[in-house]
Amino acid sequence: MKRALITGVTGQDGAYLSRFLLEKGYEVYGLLRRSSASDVVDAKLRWLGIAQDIRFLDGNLTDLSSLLRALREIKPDEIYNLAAQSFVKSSWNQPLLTGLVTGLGAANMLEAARLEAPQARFYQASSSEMFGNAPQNPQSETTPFSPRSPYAIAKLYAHWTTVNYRESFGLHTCCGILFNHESPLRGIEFVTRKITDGVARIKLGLAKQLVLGNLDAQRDWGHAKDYVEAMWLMLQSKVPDDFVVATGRTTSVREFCRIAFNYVELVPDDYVTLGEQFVRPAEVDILLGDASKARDKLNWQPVVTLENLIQEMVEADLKRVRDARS
Ligand code: NDP
Ligand code: GDR
Repeated sequence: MKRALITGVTGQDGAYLSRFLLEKGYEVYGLLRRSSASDVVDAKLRWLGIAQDIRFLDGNLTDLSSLLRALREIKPDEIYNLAAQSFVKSSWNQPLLTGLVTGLGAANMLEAARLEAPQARFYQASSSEMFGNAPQNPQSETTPFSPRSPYAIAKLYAHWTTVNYRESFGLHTCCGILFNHESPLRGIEFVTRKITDGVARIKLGLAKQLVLGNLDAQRDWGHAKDYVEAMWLMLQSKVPDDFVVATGRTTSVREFCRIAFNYVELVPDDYVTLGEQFVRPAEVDILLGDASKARDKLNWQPVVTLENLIQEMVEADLKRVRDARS
C-alpha cells in the first residue's frame, strides 16, 4: 500500500486529492496546523465523507522541525505540497506571511524531504498567477513568468526551489502550474464561490445584492476533481517534469455571473454592484492555459465543463443555504 503525505489537506484540493488517493488504495496522511476552530477545520473532508479515513499529523509549513518529524514517522512514497496562504488579495495585506508560508514553506518541505525522505516523489502546487500579464495567450510551460502579487512572487520562489532541488539533489520533484480550479468546496472568499453563494442567497430571499470587484478579469476555470488527477499523474511519471494544467477556455467574471444567475432564472444587472474594496492593486487581466504537454505526456484531459461546474456549485449553495435556514 502506497503512503502519501498531503500538506494543505484541509483545503479544497487537499480534500479532493485525499478522496482520489483513498480510492486508489493509498494510506493518506495529512498535515494539520493547530487551529482554535478545530471543530470545523476538517469540514471539507467531512463534506466528502472521508475525514475519518485520513491520518492527521500536527505540523506547520513554517516549522521545519514538525515537517522533519512527520516525514521520519511516515516515510511517504509521495508528498503533495498544497499548503499555502492561497488568497491573492490577502497577499497585499499579509505579504510577509505569504512569503513565509507560500514561498519559504515550500523550501522547508523540500529540505525536510531531502533530509528524511529523499526517495519520495514530490509535487509542488505552482500557479498560473506566476504568469501575471503574460505577453501571449495561451500560456504554456515555456511562457516567461511575470508575477503581479506578493502571492505570485512567493509561488515563483517555491517553483524555482522545487526545480532546483530536482537539478541539484536529484529529487523526483514536479511542479503543476495549475490554472484556477473550483468546486462546491472552494473557499467563500474566491470569486466563483462568492458568486454561487450570492446567487443562492438572492434566490432564497436572504440577500438583495452581490458586491464584486473587477468584472472584466478573465480566468481559465476548471473543476478541482479533474485537476487533482493531474497532480497524481505527474508523480507516476518516471521522469520528473513541470506541467501546465488548464481547460484552454477563458471566461470573464461578468460571464461567470451571467451563467450562475441564469441558472436560477435571474439576471446579474439587477443585483451585482461594484465594491472598490474588492479591486486589486495590480490585476492579472487574462489567464488562458495551454495544457497540451499534460495531454500528450500524461494523457490528462479535463472532463467537467464550465457550465456543469457552475451548475454543481449553485446547486450545492442552494442546498447549503436551505439547510442552514431550516
Ligand atoms: P486552500 O486555500 O483551499 O487550502 C490551503 C491549505 O493550506 C489549507 O489546508 C490550509 O490550512 C493550509 N495552510 C495554510 N497555511 C498553512 C501553514 N502555515 N502550514 C500548514 N498548512 C497551511 O487552497 P486550494 O486547495 O485551493 O489550493 C491548493 C494549493 O494549490 C495552494 O498552494 C494554492 O496556492 C495552489 N493553487 C490553487 C489553485 C486553485 O485554483 N485552487 C490554482 C493554482 C495553485 P487551514 O485549513 O488550516 O487554513
Ligand atoms: P485568483 O482567484 O486571484 O485568480 O487566485 P479569485 O477567485 O480570488 O479571483 C479571480 C478574479 O476575480 C476577480 N474578482 C474578484 N475576486 C474575488 N476574490 N472577490 C471579488 O469580489 C472579485 N471581483 C472580481 C479578481 O480580481 C480576479 O481577477 C486563485 C487562487 O486559488 C490562487 O491560489 C491560485 O494560484 C490562482 O487562482 C490560480
